[in-house]
Amino acid sequence: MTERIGPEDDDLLLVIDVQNDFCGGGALAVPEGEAVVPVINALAGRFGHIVLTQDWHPAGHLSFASSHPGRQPFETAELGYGPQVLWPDHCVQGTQGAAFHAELALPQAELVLRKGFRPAIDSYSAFFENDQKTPTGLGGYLRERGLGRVFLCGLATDFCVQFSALDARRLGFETVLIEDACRAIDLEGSLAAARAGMAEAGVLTVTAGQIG
Ligand code: VGL
Ligand code: ZN
Repeated sequence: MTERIGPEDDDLLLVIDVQNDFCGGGALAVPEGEAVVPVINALAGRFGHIVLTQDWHPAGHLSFASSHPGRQPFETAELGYGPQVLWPDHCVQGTQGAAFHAELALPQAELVLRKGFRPAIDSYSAFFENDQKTPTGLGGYLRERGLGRVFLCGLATDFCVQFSALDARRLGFETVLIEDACRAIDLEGSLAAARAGMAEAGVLTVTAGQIG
């Protein structure tokens, strides 16, 4: 599809987790994760509103494999709220790994939303934690600010970006995924599943070149 799309004055660019630990050399490096940085920097000038999310875990977080003796990263555990992938320790509050990529240049961002800070619940989505009921407050923020469509980019396509997109749809926002401004972890087919799930939920997928 080559149609051009937005952005309108009340559209939001939601930048998910562009943090050192998800980039080359990081604790949970997403293949080519840092490649999203120049794409997002270039897109940002076209949006009137930008919100960043920051994965922000306390040491010993329950999503870390290291908190489950005998378990390895990328295995799945059953937690109180359902299945949870166990990750290498990453994005620990206040560490360099949790900092935004140094070349991400978005000083105009209006809000930095931290998530995943509750020791026993992970939060992939920018809107709800992984129990699917604890809100982060972002839905209310967007409503109160009168922001309409949500354009998503960042890391990782098949985890935090996907969960954010599905929740944005669940809350009734028009939702657009900027595919080449995202990169995926792709655990056992998770990228294909994410693409299918987002399409089914009515998430529109575009490329950065279609915006503006
Ligand atoms: C993420 C796994 C664990 C992400 C965050 O940003 O996609 N993935 N924490
Ligand atoms: Zn995390």
